[in-house]
Amino acid sequence: MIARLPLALLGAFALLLPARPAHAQTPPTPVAMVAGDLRPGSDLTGQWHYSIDPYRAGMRGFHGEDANVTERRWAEVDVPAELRRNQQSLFEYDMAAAPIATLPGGWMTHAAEMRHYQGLVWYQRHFSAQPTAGKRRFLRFGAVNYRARVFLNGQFVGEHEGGFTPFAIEVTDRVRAGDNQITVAVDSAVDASSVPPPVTDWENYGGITRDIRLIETPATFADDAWVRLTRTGRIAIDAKLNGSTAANALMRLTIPALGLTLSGRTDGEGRWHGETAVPKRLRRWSPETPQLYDVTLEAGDDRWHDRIGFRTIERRGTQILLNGRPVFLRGISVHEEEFGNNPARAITPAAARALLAEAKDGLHANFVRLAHYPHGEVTTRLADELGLLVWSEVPVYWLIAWDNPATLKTARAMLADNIVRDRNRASIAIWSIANETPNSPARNAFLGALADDVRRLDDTRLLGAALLTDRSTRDGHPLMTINDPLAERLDVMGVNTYNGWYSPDRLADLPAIGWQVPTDKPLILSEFGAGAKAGLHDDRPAPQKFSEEYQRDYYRATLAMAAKIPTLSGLSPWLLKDFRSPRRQNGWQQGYNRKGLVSETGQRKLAFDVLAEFYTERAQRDAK
Ligand code: GCB
Repeated sequence: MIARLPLALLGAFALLLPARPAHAQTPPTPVAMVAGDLRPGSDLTGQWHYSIDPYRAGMRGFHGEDANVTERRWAEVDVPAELRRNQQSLFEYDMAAAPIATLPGGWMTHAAEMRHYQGLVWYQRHFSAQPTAGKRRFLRFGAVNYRARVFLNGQFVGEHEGGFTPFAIEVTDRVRAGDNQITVAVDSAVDASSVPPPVTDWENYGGITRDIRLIETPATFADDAWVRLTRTGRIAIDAKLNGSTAANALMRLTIPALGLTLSGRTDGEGRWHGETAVPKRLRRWSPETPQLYDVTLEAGDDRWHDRIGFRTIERRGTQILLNGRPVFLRGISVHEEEFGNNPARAITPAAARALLAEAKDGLHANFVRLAHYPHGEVTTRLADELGLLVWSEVPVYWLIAWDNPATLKTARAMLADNIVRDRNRASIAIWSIANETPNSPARNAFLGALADDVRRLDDTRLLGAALLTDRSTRDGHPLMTINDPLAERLDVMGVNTYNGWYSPDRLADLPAIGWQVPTDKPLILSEFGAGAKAGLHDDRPAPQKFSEEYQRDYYRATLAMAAKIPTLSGLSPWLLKDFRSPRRQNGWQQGYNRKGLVSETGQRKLAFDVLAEFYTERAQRDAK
């Protein structure tokens, strides 16, 4: 195609474009920007132009060469003006004339024809800035699914892989006073080497699904700060400065409501560790008293701020202890998908509150499994505020490319980013590293590396995974066993069980199912569930699957089975709300996994009350 353009015209374009292809430039080192969502900055969500690019022509030419000038959506070209200036010009795109969508949110609801689109979409908008001299600037994205390449004023500035963790890109010298053009290439395509891989049981929401902000910081700023109650009962901080004056810098941590001040100096690498005894007046965080404190860290010109709760969580034998006392996790699993007829993974604070309030107030839960990937900060902050313990996980799900070093690198980066982002959330109790992954040497090595990472990054929480079980027969009854070497590495074993749904067992037989599991650590039924279409009723003694009555009876029978597992420490049934899943296509499902206790629009099913009553009684018993 490039050969067909007159040379004179190419010369004119060359003046407009950087000498090297913009996306080949080396991006600056990424930063952590912990609690970046609370830093002052400008909101860049709202209206963006979008343009599909199924052949990725804006990235590469069709012989693999650099993208043709006619295709470079990221370039800073005023297409209509160019056309006016030279009627021989040719562009295969015009971002300014492209349709408009409101971000954040998955693109499937932008337009009917976007519903099943997977691939590359270009987003672009303009914003006005007034950069302050001496300060640094970062573009921070809460999440882009699955791969993002970011361009500012026609220059490539950075990229990120992974749909559920935040990233910040330094653009200090790239932001102009006045008008700026930001372009994001979002590619939702996943393959066998991705985390998660293409085959899952949820919707792959391509798009910019969380906040987009331009953040200004001092030249040296607190990039990471982890403030917590240690296992030995002290308040500790680990902080890291980023910038030219990071070494040997004075830092001061204050928690005014506790009268606490702690000062120290960073080492040569800008790191500081400080700790002190717990002030007597500290009120520990728990689901019953979700006390949070304003915490400030001062370092030079920077003021880092967060709201943090303090508590301990540990395992003693088969028990989970919260602040030294046994706790039974009355949970529910939740996908990151808002209530409504046409969800788009647009989790506003109100949308998150609607979901978590249904768990906390509706079900009397004290625990949520945030499946199957890191949920947004909006949700984990709200869990802190409402008092819900959290199982947080990375999408190491089903069939991962265990032998692929690049996949391991991706999973490790995701896990580390998730932990570093959320280490300050008191609600997070369990870091889970895998869901239903078959035992093999390659898988064990892969998950062993993730387990080591969790231990290295956070010694104040529990390590978990949802394991597969084997089924045999003993004394004429089914026997479920865990034969997975990963169990030895964990603090908490999760198992997902669907007897009576995916197995032909009669519901009446479920309570007699035996469980033979390691007896030295807690077990959580991290999933169990049955599909039901809200409003479908069947009053016969043996109701049909997908009726509300079947789901209700399934819950009763499974809870009776669970009551016989001595090491059981918690439940997170599958799940709160019906959610989009393209693999579910029968007449009751129509693109939704119907195992919700409430429908996608919030209609409660009969099983909701079964679990709510069970949890209410359990909470009353545990309070005594
Ligand atoms: C599972 C998976 C979950 C599915 C669920 C189901 O075991 O972990 O992602 O959605 O079963 O509904 O089959």
